[in-house]
Amino acid sequence: MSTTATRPTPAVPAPRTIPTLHAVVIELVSVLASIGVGHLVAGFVSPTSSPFQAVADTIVRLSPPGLTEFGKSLSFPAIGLPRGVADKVGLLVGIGVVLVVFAVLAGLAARRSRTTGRAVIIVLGLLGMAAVVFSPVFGPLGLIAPLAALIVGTSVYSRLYGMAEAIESRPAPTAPPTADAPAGPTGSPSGEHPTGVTRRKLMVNSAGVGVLAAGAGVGGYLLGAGTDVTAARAALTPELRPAKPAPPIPAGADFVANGSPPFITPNKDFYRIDVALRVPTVAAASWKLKVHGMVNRELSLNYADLLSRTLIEQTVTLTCVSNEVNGDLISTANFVGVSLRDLLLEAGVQPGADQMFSTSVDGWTCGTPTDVLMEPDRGAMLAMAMNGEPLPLEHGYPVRIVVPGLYGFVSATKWLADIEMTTFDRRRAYWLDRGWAQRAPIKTQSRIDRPRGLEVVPAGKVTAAGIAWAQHRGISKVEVRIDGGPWQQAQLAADVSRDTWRMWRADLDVPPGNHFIESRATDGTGAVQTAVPAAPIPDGASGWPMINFAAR
Ligand SMILES: Nc1nc2c(c(=O)[nH]1)N[C@H]1C(S)=C(S)[C@@H](COP(=O)(O)O)O[C@H]1N2
Ligand SMILES: [Mo]
Repeated sequence: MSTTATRPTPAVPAPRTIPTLHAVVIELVSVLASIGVGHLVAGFVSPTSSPFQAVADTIVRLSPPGLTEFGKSLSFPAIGLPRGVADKVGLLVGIGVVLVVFAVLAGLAARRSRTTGRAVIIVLGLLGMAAVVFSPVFGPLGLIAPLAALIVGTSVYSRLYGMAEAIESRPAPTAPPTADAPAGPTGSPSGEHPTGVTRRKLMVNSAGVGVLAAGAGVGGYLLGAGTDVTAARAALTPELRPAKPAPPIPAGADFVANGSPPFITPNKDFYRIDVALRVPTVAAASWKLKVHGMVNRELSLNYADLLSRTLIEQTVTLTCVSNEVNGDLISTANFVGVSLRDLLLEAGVQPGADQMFSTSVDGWTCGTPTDVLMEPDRGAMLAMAMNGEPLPLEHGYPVRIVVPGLYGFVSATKWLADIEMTTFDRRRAYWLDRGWAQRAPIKTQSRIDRPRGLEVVPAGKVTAAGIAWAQHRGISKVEVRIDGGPWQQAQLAADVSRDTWRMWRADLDVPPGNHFIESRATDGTGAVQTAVPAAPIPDGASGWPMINFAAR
């Protein structure tokens, strides 16, 4: 009888595995370290080269129109997330959740195989790098942050995984624990392996890396958030006093008491729409603008050059093409800046250059028809101040474009970096590429602010109120009707400018019951707001607003 027959053969060792908890924690912490370091390094080098940021930006760029419109419609004022911010926060949180789920799955797969876990980190790192490289604002220095992220992610992973393996390679306990010699939970008296690695040590190290990674991420965020421009920005206020101030807003330009918005929108309430997940921060002192392309003389301008020109002030109502009927993507401000037409005249626009193609520092692009910009009375401007202060960061500091009468997506480039005179055939701007129109004058529209939808009001005299707009044509009349009855002319508030909205109100006789009211505006050319409903895409929503309410 042979004794060797019963002995387990040592030729095929049992596969070495590490516990689920260890594998998942290691994967999560490594991914976090990679992202945190990428973000921190980018904060020093160039905030747009953060792999996390670049992936998020890429998702925004590749999103189908339906999704971006849904995003713009989101707002959660209760938790401080207005429209234009809620979508961005939602996206970043969503990416975070997807990453965590992904890392947990990868961690589960990595219990048996170190390679799988590492491969996932490398793949994520390469995705981040690709997002940076294919971003519209990529420069060679942009490679530093994603490389750092990749290196740190994989080395953290290797180190921690090595520790986890060392724990598992500990010899099995030889004797059952006794009362005299109590054993640690893993058998050996101190829970210590000859190499000195313990579970505790692994967990402490992982937690430490996690905390450092989170700190790095926050550090990168703060570096990128441009805390340094705020002081310099405030110091510019006195420099931005206009030589030609806008006429003061007359008393009686709004019907706030009846529920209209105030005539001038405070900066903090001004609607915000853009594709910038991180608000670009460019110091005015280092701001530069090139005007080039189909021009006779290229211009190169800095902020001081703009300040040395005549500063004009204009009251203008901006509107987003995504504004739904009765929507709130419309606001009014006093803008101070310089004439864009004068600049283009200096550059000498060549015949045939039918498009001004402008680019922001973060690579968003905008195509504006040259003929509109060159209209002597259009008032196209490079704006630097808004309601008595330098442009807020979210509204395009240090310099943006404002063109009265055109929707924002074809005119209002924030964080302006470059102007190229070209043709519509040659360059396609951001939203044109996504199915929106090439030319987009603002449509004649009205909005009902009171009564509110589904409001219950006392029966009898009810004062309806709202706004109407047809920038650069002006508003000459607003009519309202109740329950589809005859149109009744509303009272218009004091006229400020054809480039702004105009408030209206109307006293209605309302018997008890359920009702609906509608409104329609007539613009300065006599054109009446169309009843034909249209979705915002491609060139702006249309149709009469309608409000259902009840009187008791
Ligand atoms: N750089 C940049 N500028 C931009 C955009 C953008 O996404 N990026 N969005 C445009 C659109 S669609 C609108 S409606 C206006 C909104 O300007 P506001 O946020 O100051 O109201 O900015 C325009 N300028
Ligand atoms: Mo917009």
